[in-house]
Amino acid sequence: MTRLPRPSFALSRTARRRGLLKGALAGGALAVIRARPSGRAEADTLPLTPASGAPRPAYACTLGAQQAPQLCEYWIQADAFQHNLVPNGRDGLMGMDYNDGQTSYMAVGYRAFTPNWEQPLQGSDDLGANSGIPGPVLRAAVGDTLRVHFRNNDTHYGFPHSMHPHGLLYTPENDGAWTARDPQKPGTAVAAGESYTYEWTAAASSVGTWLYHDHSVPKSLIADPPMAELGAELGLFGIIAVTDDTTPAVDREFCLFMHDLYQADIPELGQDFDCFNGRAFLENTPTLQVVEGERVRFRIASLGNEFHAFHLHGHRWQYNGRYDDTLVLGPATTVTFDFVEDSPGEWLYHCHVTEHMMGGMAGLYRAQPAGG
Ligand SMILES: [Cu+2]
Repeated sequence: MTRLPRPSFALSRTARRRGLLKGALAGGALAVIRARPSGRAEADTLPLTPASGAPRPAYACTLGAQQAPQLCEYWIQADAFQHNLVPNGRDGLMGMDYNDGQTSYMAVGYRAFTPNWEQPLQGSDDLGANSGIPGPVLRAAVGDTLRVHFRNNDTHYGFPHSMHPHGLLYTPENDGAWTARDPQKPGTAVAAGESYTYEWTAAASSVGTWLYHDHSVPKSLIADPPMAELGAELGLFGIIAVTDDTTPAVDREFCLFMHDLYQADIPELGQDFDCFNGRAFLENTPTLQVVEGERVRFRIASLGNEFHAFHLHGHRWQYNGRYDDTLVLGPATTVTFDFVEDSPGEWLYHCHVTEHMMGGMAGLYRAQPAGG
């Protein structure tokens, strides 16, 4: 990433990557998202049980499209919090150690709440961990409308933030993208302490995996000039999953978000990092667990300045009419692919851009033998 004048991208990136750091240890791994079979979640499993005909909370708008279109209501807040990219303090791939001071910074992330942002929702198969990075998975079936009540609770930086969706159908007032030529456009610069409600519809052409992210006023943590979408680099992004009644059911669904953090943008960090779901290095990034014979789906999104090459060892899947084991993602692109687990063992998944793999974009995939 860059301050003006803009240097050669590859050069700036490489220059910043050098000088890798060493430190101590900590612990922790992220939970795995497990998909339900196709079909909407039961209302009695929800922390919120709306009256019949009333808007339903996020959990009601889940895989499959067996019911009539719904209004799916979300209460989402941008929260600032201390975040450690490497809680176990270890790069298990390269064999290097880190201390918390090198890998921690003040993040901003989206979290889903009960109505009126009263309390954060617990993580779930549908939402994901709901711990802030990435934000909750927003799910819809074709025809559903997502009504997203967004509140900016960025008490640390005090920046304006927004929510900008990809892949859905919406009006300009629901776009969430700030520009200097129209700074008063609604919903594009939601000030700290304020809120805005967006409405987005899942069209037939919305089926698949998309992302949402902060698209508000350019800012800098260091000096002018500001950079676009610093909020997203700090952690304000998430995945949108849209299904229709032809979307196959799966046993496991893994939602992974690839993003990069640059010391030049976030000076609290000891170096640049490359993350899956806001964590770097093996057993900090999600450890994915499946059983042989299970139907597995990956939904992967990317955002930032880098092109990534997602690779899963030991596996192949159909994608765009051929088999692949590595897929390229550019900024704000996504891939969705399914396969039946046929290769028991412990495997790596990682970005195959060498520098990104070294910067933390790697994780473990464990496939247990059937009956084992
Ligand atoms: Cu990469």
